Amino acid sequence: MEQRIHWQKLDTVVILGLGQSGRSVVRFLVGENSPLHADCEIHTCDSREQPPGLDEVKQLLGEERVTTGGWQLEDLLAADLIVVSPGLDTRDAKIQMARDAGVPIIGDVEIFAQLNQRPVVAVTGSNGKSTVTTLVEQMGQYHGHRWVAAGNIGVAVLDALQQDADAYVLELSSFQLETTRSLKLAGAALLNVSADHLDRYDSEQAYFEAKLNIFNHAAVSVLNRQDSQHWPSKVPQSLVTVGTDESANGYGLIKNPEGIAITRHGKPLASAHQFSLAGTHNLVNIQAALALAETLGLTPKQGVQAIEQFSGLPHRCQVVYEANGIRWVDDSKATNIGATEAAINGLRPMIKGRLILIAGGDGKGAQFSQLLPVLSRVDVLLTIGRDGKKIGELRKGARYCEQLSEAVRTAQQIAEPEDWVVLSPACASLDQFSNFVERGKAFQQHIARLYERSA
Ligand code: UMA
Ligand code: ADP
Repeated sequence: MEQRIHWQKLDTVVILGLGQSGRSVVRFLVGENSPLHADCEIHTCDSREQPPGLDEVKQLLGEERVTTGGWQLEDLLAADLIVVSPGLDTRDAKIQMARDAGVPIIGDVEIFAQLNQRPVVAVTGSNGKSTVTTLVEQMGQYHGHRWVAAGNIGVAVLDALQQDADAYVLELSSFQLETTRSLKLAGAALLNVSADHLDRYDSEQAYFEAKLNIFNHAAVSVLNRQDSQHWPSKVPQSLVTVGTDESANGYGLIKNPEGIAITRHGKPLASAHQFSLAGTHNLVNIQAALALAETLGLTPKQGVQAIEQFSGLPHRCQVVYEANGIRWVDDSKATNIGATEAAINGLRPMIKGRLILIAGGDGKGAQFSQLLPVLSRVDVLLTIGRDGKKIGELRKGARYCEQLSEAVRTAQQIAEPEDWVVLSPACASLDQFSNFVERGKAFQQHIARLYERSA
């Protein structure tokens, strides 16, 4: 339910979580643009004994305002407002009791929404968010506009709010959208929905419904025709659709003698070969980015001009090594089944030899059987990590390697010219690495070491 916060009337604010978002909220609320009155008390809590930003927050608020190792119900009930970090499960019993007692519970994005005055577009979906967010930001910047990307892409929205910007491009996760109600958007895109984060939601439906909050106040909504089962029940009036099929409306794809082209209102706009982003899924990402940039005033032609310069983000279907006719692809960002499906389907047509897949890690409660159809397009399956054995059970002959280093070594022994080795884990990395970037870098280092040794 939407709640306008009367900032000057708040006497006690509790911030839960001292990660990047929590710390940005503290900085914002004690900073010179704080909407709070000078005597408002700010308390912070984190469930961990040693959260990452402890020292910074103690310095800003004083030791007595910082609680680690959890939180007390009475502190939550005494608050006029609770700001909860996206990584925290709002099903927590004490948070629920505070909510039931009428304490507003919001996230950093909701604070941004209530105080921001500049134009904003936003992207959500299970996969492709960072790619689309970066594409839109780069389109604006290429044409001289200060468009600033923030949100789940790694820049807390309240830090971005303090920067000079002509417009914001927000990547929003379901966790952030769960606690966001009043965000006004020039354009909002839901790219796709596939099962993810089932350790945080009671059902796939609950995960999907959190994402729909993006459309609460969107002037233009961007939706995927191939994912129409995940459209809002009331189809938005100002709708732009994207997809892999031909379409007289919105954006689409056609096959012509020169290859695949992106269309707008049925007319060719750009050829796939103008872009270095590989895979059909990226052509849909480009369409969504063009549609969002249009809502901020950029023409589709201007958008295409900028995307031609974009070579993609690291750890997303990136060819990182080529030796002895074997290609190595780092798709460490594939932290769910949908992303791995897109990687296999997108890369398979380009591979003359065999596709050797390395998958596994922390499955976040996913049903791996959903991987079965796409695994039939894989020639060799090597698995790693906590849930690697479960994935291996789906395919005869799969080898469990436990560690990524061992999987890379095994892949090199098996691989022959024209084969591709693809790390696309369908799992989060947290069982063995601190994040997907570390996992991707480790993959690249293992490959480099192997080839140096055998050179
Ligand atoms: N945590 C605790 N106890 C606490 C608070 C947090 O154990 O009291 C744990 C969480 O369970 C989580 C970790 O600490 O494992 C980080 O949680 P957080 O809410 O403090 O996260 P932030 O550091 O604020 O980072 C968040 C986003 N992370 C999450 O939502 C988990 C970042 O997205 C985002 O860039 C940042 O805010 C700025 O907006 C990262 C992410 O992994 C990329 N997102 C998930 C994803 O993409 O799958 C949703
Ligand atoms: P997100 O920010 O949503 O995690 P990214 O752009 O970082 O999305 O890409 C994450 C993973 O999903 C990568 O493995 C990438 O290859 C894959 N991917 C990118 N776009 C799509 C899409 N439209 N559909 C399915 N998978 C995609």
